Amino acid sequence: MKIRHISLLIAAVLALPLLLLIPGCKPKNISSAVEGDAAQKVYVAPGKYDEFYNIVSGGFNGQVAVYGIPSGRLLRIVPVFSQFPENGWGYSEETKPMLNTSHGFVPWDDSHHIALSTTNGEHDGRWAFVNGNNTPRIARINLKTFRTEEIIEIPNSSGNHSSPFLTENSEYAVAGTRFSYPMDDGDSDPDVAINTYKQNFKGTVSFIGINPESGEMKVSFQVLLPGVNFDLSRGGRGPSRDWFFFSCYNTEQANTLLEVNASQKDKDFIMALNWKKCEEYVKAGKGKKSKVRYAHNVYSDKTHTGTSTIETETIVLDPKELKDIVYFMPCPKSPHGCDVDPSGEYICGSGKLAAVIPVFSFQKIQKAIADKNYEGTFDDIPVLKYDAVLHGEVKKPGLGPLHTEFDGKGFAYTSFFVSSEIVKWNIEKLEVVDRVPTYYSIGHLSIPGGPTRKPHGKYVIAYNKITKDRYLPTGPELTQSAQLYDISGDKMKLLLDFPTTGEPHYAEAIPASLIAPKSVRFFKIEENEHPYAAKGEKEAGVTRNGNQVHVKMTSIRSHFNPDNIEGVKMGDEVYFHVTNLEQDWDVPHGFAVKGANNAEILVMPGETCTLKWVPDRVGVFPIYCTDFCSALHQEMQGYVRVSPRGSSTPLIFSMGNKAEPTGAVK
Ligand code: K7E
Ligand code: CUA
Repeated sequence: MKIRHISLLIAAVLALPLLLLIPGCKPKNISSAVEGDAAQKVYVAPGKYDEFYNIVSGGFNGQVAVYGIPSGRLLRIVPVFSQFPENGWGYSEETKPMLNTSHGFVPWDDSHHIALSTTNGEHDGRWAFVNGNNTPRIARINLKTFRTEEIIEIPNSSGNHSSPFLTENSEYAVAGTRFSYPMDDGDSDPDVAINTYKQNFKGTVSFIGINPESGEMKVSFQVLLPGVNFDLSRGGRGPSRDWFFFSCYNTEQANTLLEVNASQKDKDFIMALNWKKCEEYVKAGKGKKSKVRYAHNVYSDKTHTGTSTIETETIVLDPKELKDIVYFMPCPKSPHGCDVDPSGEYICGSGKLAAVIPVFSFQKIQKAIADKNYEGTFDDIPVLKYDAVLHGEVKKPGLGPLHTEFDGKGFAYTSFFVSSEIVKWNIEKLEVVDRVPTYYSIGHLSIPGGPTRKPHGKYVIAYNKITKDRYLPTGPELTQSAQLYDISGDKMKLLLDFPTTGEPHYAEAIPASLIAPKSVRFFKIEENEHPYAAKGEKEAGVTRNGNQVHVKMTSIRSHFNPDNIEGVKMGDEVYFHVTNLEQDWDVPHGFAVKGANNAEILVMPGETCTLKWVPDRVGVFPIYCTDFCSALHQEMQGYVRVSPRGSSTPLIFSMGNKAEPTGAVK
């Protein structure tokens, strides 16, 4: 693996775009890559807990998955942007609004990056943020419940990739548009020829304010930028905490065949943006109002219901007028990752097509700005001189660098897609000290706490793009794969392969001790403010309102109340509002009805969920619990009778052995 790099590097410079097509070279010593004590290091005995929660983006499944580290055990899939029939997310009436956007209901997205909330740059275990890359959105997951609590759409954006990275105290989640495009807000005409990219296409980055108490988000301001692709970003910390850094590619401003046309220049940019200054300008009224439409969806654990609001305005700052908020730094070549070390002094660019890793110095950036040490401008924005801002370059590190994480001991770990390896290097001295193969073609990598001021270290986890031959074959489609390496010593050691759902991009791991003690076990029934909650069996009932039939139903081991319902007619919409009366941990009840065109609902103790059902035929339909909740789970069932339109069957409901149906007829 070592010698081959040099000749490949030369080839790389000559045939850069093509090179990215080559899947990683396959290391020869696979069988010897795992050492004898690896199994012991990842073995978490039955009944024991993992040391870390690993929160992993799901890529094209649009969700977030939670694994234990070091075992690699899958603990949970948290539905976020995609409907999830397993628990009814996006199917229940309460959660449908969470997937609303200005385009209407969008039940899927592409989630790439996790950001765990920090206080003073350290993990605080409160929230996980994740981006939707397709229809630009950011979601916030509450780590007490592992539920998606909020989704905000990002207006004036098109492909929300460099997102949702956080400022040091989680003041903002930051989102850069991947695709520049002609602005389509109220004052713009987006109907332009695609080949007018250079004149008409724009980029933006958005600062999404986070309420420090509730976590609730709002679009605080946006910055209008030249039309390039914004790829990744990181907030500064410590001395650089007021700044944010974004990698930019396609500074060629190509609109077609980007694999060639956006690989022309030797250097693209990392953009340095002073968000504190932006805040001051916003306060001073220097922003312009932009008329937009974007959805803001919030879920309440009190009403157990999401609400969607369409917002209509943002504030946009223009660096052509506000000269001291944005600077470009040349960065070789088509940078992907843009990562800030724990001290906040060093910013690493990972040029996919570059033969070096450039490391920029925050102090030097500040000096170059103060000295106006520019090599020119790009669309009126100053471009700082490369040599003036460079701390140095890591020479011949590998091929196709993508992302860098840090261990807090002065070392950086960079993933190399093409040469399929993780390379460890010394940040001060810029010397490679170790490299290990990955199987194969690593994308992101993650060290617990790696993007914080105080990394927890111990492991690095590789998220690989190619899995071929690592697991039993399952037809054309293979599982995705992560790999766990021990980084506690000088040399990295492969410990474990574990399969993952979706296609993970970024992930963050956090000590279990920061989350587990706060985990919610059930919802208190007396605090349930759902309008159709039945807080006891006496509150259960059925009412008709026009063609809507509302069933207030309770579930408790092992029956529903009511469990017999008659008087539903063709043309009715039936809403089953199921309240789980249990007040204990780990006793969900499910609810399903034959022929419903949606999914089940899985109702947690103390919660109310609603399944809508529009019967399509006359008959008697079973309803039943889908979660094996007791020895008499199979008995947890009932029937709904559907009569023809206009029939005189009265609306009645009953439960158990009551002789007379009790009921409300309207
Ligand atoms: Cu997969 Cu962060 Cu979208 Cu790199 S990105 S790999
Ligand atoms: Cu309730 Cu099974």
